[in-house]
Amino acid sequence: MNIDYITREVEAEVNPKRFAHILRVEEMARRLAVRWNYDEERAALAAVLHDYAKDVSDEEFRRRLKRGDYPEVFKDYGNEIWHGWIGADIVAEKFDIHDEEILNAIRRHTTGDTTMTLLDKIIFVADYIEEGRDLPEVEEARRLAFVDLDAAVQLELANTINFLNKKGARIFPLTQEVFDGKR
Ligand code: DGI
Ligand code: FE
Ligand code: FE
Repeated sequence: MNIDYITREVEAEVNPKRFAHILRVEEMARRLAVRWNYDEERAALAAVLHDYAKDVSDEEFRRRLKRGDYPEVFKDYGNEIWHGWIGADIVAEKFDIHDEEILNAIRRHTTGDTTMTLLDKIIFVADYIEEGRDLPEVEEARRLAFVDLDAAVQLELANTINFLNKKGARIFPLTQEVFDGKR
């Protein structure tokens, strides 16, 4: 199964705007992989797959939650948390991909995690700084990503928590834990 085939399957699964975002994340993930000496093709694969489950129905996610393979706390959140953590398992089934490094990067791409591999960081940051995101605070993360990748992860976490607080959205416990651990 090659990346071109997978990209076409992703295109068929997500809405056109989402697909355009995914291609921009792929482009950024490739650039970060080159900069930080990670396998460019593996970074591209994880990027192409990271939001595969974004348009999966809440009903389908709830079905999977009911089977009990996930922590109880997942039930209190929605698509924003599910599309990565449960999405990775959907990707595994759909594409028969069982490479945990790729799957973990998908799982962790929204929340981060208390330990993150180089690939996790590349996908986490690429998702945030891809060229289509024009938030003013992204500029600094974009610069940092090529100078100090860990600092870019930290800035992204701080900005995300700030954004969620302003919105009054509940912060996922893991996201808070990751942020507190890195302060
Ligand atoms: O899927 P994307 O839109 O490309 O980006 P993403 O997966 O990084 O984030 C998806 C959404 O999840 C975004 O609107 C912010 C939100 N989010 C991130 N962390 C948390 C969160 N939402 C809640 N409720 N709690 C979190 O901790
Ligand atoms: Fe996402
Ligand atoms: Fe994304």
